[in-house]
Amino acid sequence: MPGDPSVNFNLLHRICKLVVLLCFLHIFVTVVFYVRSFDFRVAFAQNQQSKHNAVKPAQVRNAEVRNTEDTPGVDPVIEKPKAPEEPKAPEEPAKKLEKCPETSPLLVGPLRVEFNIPMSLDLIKKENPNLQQGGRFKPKDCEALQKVAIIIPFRNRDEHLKYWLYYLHPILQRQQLDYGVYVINQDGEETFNRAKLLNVGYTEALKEYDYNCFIFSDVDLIPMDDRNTYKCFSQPRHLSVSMDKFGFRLPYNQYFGGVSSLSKEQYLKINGFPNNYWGWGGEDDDIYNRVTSRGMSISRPSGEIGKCRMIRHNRDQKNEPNPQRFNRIAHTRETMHKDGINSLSYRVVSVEKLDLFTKITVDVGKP
Ligand code: UDH
Ligand code: NGS
Repeated sequence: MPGDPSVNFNLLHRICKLVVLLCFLHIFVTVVFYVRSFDFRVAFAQNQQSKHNAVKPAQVRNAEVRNTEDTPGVDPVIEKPKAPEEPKAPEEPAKKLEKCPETSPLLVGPLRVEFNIPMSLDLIKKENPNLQQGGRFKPKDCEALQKVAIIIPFRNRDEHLKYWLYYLHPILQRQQLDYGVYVINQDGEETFNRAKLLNVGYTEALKEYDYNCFIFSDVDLIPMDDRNTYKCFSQPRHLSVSMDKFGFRLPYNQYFGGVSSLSKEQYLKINGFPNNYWGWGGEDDDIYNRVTSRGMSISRPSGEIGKCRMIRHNRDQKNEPNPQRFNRIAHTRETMHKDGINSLSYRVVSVEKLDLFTKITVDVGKP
């Protein structure tokens, strides 16, 4: 009955009971959620700890250190605090490295090059701790754009080779190349054959790794600017365009000697290099003829970037000027299809995997 105090009291009593029940329900739900989130935090913390304790491969550890250090041109990676996520039991596989940039951020530009400082293989070894046996290297924190084999024709030039290794290894590493150095040593005392040794270097390097670019370099030539990248381009490249001994200019427009680069495809297109230039001169002109007769052109860096220094020396024994060279370069077009990588024959005497380079001694025969 309206206005009856016992009815009002009953209603109030029921409302109070409902409120108390709702309070209990609320407390219960809160406690359940709290306990569950506590369990989850413990599990997450344990998972993080075990991840940190796991031994990571050196490459990954170094990449992490490098990313957070002051590498020029590379922004430090700022880690955001991670929101708790479902714990993942198995360790994730190492992430694939990103490709290196087209221009390395590690380059410094012009370099001082001199040949009067005392040099030793031990010093060069100490200064290049990241080299692998046989003079191999690849960048740790990115995937190199090219796999480059550097081929050096060689005989009795140990002093020059030390300077080459001393200057070139740091440059090539700054250029972020995946590279290997192959010194192709002509065995015996017969007349020297530079181009045939280069063909041997191409063949032997490919037995070891899937190189797609080849640099052919004299042992006595040192670049004076690390922006002169030892890699391959859309056309065969001449790298030693501005040598000190020629007053820092090309001696003639068709000059292709000293240091050059050809991709595997470009090299095969010209059937490699001639095998029958014994003694000094003309083989580089023959290679130039091969390149242009196959419809390719020569690419070059600017005179400034292409500056290089040659170690002065006397003419080598058994490398006298080849009297047949003029006749041979006059007939490159007719001979190149049968004289080259398709007719190469030689005998490997030894392969030495040294700390700073791979030395392959070969018997290339005689004229
Ligand atoms: N090479 C050797 N040993 C030799 C001959 C040549 O290692 O006995 C290699 C070496 O890598 C050298 C390259 O082949 O850099 C080319 O040698 P080259 O003699 O054709 O060319 P280079 O310009 O000398 O070194 C040319 C003769 C210089 C005479 C100088 C007189 N002042
Ligand atoms: C040319 C040679 C090239 C040689 C160049 C530079 O005359 O093989 O000189 O030589 N060509 C012929 O002889 C046909 S250098 O001054 O570096 O010894 O590379």
